[in-house]
Amino acid sequence: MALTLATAGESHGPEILAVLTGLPAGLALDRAAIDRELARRQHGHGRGGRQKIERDAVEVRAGLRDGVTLGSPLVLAVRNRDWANWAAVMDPWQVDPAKAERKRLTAPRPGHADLAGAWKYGHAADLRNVLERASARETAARVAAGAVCRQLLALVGVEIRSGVLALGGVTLHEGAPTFADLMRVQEDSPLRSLAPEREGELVAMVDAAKHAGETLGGVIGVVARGVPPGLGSYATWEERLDGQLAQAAMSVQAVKAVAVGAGVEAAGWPGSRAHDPTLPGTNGLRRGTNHAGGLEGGVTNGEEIVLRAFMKPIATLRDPLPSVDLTSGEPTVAAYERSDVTAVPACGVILEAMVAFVLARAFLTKFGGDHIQDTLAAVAAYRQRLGPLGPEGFTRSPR
Ligand code: EPS
Repeated sequence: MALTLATAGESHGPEILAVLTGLPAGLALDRAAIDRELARRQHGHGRGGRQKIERDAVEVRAGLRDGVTLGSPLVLAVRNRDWANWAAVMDPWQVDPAKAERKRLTAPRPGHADLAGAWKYGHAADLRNVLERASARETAARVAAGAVCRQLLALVGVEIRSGVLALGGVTLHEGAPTFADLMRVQEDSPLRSLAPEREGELVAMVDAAKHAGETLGGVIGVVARGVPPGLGSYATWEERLDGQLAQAAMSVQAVKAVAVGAGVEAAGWPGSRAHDPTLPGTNGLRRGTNHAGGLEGGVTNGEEIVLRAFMKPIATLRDPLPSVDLTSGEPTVAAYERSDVTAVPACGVILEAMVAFVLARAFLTKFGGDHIQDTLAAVAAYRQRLGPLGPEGFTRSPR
């Protein structure tokens, strides 16, 4: 069965959960590596007060013994330390009416899921029922699951990186990045940008935005290298991997556009510039350029997978936009409790996790295997079948 990922949990409930089904047995997992990803997601100048409360760490509820997958559903949990402050408001059986009344939200934030969610699910009397799940807190579970997928993909040499290409309208890198470009990102820098030397200026910009009650969006580049050719398929529209990657990236809260490879720019180029010449390489074929971003016909071609995601500014504003109280119908301003000024650096970490999941799903769809050794044997057989006319990077053994 194909790899599946479900997440569950409310932002201020006890924990956020991820359920991964379809992982092969025999995959040894590194807990510290999962926790490192969770810490990367929490990092970044401009995060809100919540990240001072949380110390995200993975716990395993099912599917793992002695650090090795069993082939059964893997259930991961990330506890919400903030739940201690919300237990009475979030109680699944009996909410304390006095506390709930004080925490009730009825003025939807323009740009958030509040209003559409209220209409859709009948939550107008308390928008908390929408925002608890719409919140990007949910992405802690995606990052934990993505960290597992990365460990699977690392066995065949796949590496995934991200970095901030633009923040608050300031461009730090023109066009689509390469993996080598993303190596410039200093993981512990305040903004994980491709221009570490400009981060002082960016930090001041974030601080000024905070002072003004504003929030900032940006552009993130994500690149995967070492991806085997032939993942995804042109045979049916759902299997086209560029579509799946775009959907996964667009599912990340506040992402409003995605480009693959030269993407938007290529729409204005002549064909002779937009496409990537195929050339003989040493021990395999190589491409002169990678404007396709590693995907042709919705299938990986052995080149780097290159995505850019465009994130809008966070919708929760300290100086809120006009809204309407959904209980009285009176004009008011949108609700505000606390917010991040920007979560663009964190968004990159989440996008890496989503790319890892989509690639791992396509990888297991192609190579299968109930035990990881079966999977790796199928990869080796495929590598042999492609032989010296496969892509240069793949016909060599994994890094
Ligand atoms: C987030 C936790 C949230 C927000 C943010 C992301 O914490 P709280 O709602 O308790 O302040 O900081 O959520 C949003 C940006 C949003 O729009 O909901 C997290 O852990 O990533």
